[in-house]
Amino acid sequence: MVPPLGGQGVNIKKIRADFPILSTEMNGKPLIFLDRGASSQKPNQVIEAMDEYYKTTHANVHRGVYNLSQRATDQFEAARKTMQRFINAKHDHEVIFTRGTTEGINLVANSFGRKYLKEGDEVLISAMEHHSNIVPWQMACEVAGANLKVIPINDLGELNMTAFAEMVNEKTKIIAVMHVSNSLGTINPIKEITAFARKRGIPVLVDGAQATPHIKIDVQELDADFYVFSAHKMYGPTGMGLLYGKEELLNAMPPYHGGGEMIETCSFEKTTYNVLPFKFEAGTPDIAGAIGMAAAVDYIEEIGHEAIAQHEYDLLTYGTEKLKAIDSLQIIGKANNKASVISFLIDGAHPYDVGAILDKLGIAVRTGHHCTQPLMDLLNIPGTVRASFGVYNTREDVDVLVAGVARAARMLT
Ligand code: C6P
Repeated sequence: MVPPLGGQGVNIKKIRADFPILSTEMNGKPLIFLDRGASSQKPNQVIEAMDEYYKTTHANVHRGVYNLSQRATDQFEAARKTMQRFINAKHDHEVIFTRGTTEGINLVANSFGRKYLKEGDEVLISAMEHHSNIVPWQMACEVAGANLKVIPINDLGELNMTAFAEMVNEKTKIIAVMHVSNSLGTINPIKEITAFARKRGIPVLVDGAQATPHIKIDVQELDADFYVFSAHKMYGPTGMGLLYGKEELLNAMPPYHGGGEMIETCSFEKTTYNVLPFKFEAGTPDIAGAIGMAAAVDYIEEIGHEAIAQHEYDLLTYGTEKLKAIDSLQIIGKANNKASVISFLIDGAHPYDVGAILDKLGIAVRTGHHCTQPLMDLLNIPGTVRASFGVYNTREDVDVLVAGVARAARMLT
C-alpha cells in the first residue's frame, strides 16, 4: 500500500458533528456506517445548501427573464464552475451534469458508440468493472457488431498491465476502466493507461465513482478523455453526477437524449443542436442536485484532499491489520495501491449471514457481489462482506467492526 503524501490530519470531532445521521441509533446500537462505497452520508453543509436553494431561489434555469430564474441559473452555473475547478477541466462546458456514474457511462457508450463503433471493432474494459461499466458497452457492441474485450487481473486484484498492452490493437476503439475498484479497493494506474492509449489515438473513459471521495482528480493531468462520477458517494445528493469529456470529443458526438434545452432550433422537419454542455443536458436538470454536489465539493476542499486521504489510509491499514488477526478471515483484494475499501470473507460463512449479524450490532456494511458479478464469478466466490470508510469514520468504528466480525465468525463457523 502506498501512503498518501502530506496531510494535516482531520478534525474528526467536528466532522462527525457535521453528519446528523451519525448520532442516531440502529437496532438499539449507535450507528456505525461503513458503506460509503454504496453511498456516503451527507453533512449539514450539503443538506442546508439544497434546503436554502428550495426555500429562497428555486425556479427553472436558462428559461425565465424574471429575476428569480436568473438567480437559480446563476447558482446552477456557479455549481458547474465549482465542478470544473474540482476536476481541473479546461473548460466549464466540458462539465455535463448527469444523474450519476451510470448515466454518464450510458451517455458515452450510446453516443460515442453510435458514431465510432463499427462491426469487428473492440471495446476494452477490465475484469473488475462495475456492471455500469460493462452493460452499456455490451449494449453498444451489440448494436454495432463490435466485441467486448476484458483486461485480466492478477492474484492481488491489480490489472494485468502486460496483458493490457498486448490486447490493445488497431481494432480497439475505446478503453473504459474504473479508477478505484468498489469491490477490491484497487487504485488503477490510469495515467499509465491513458499514456499508452494516447500514443495509439484511443480514447479512455474512466469510471471515477469510487475515486472522487478519496483522490484529488485532475482530468488534464490524468489525460482522461471521459471521466464520470456520482455526487452521492462523495457526500453529495443522490441522482446527481458528472460527465467530463474533452471538448473536441463531446463536440463530435451526437446527443444522447432529445428534448428541451438541447436544441438550437427545432421544427417538424429538422432540429439543430445546442452547444456544449447543453447538447447533452436535455430537460429540466436537477438544479438542487447540482448545488448540493458543489456544496459537497466545498466540504471536501475545506477539509483537504490530502488530509482525507491520510485519514482514510490510516483506517484502511488499521482495519486491515485488525481484521487479518481473525483466523477464519480472508481479505479479498490485496493491491499494493488501495483505497479505503476492505472486502473479506469468513471461511464457511455466507457474506449475507455475516452482514445480518453486523446489522444487529448497528454496523452497516455491504454484502454481496457489489454489482461486480463477473468479478465474483472469476474469483469463484458468491460475494464479499465490504467495509468502506469515509472521512467521518474512526478507529473506534473499526474496533466495533472487528469485534462484530469476530463474533459473527464464532457464531457461524
Ligand atoms: N457502486 C457500490 O456499493 P451510480 O449508481 O450510478 O451512482 O454508480 C454506479 C457505480 C459505477 N461504478 C462504480 C465503480 C461504482 O462503485 C458504482 C456504484 C455501489 O459499490 C452501488 S452498486
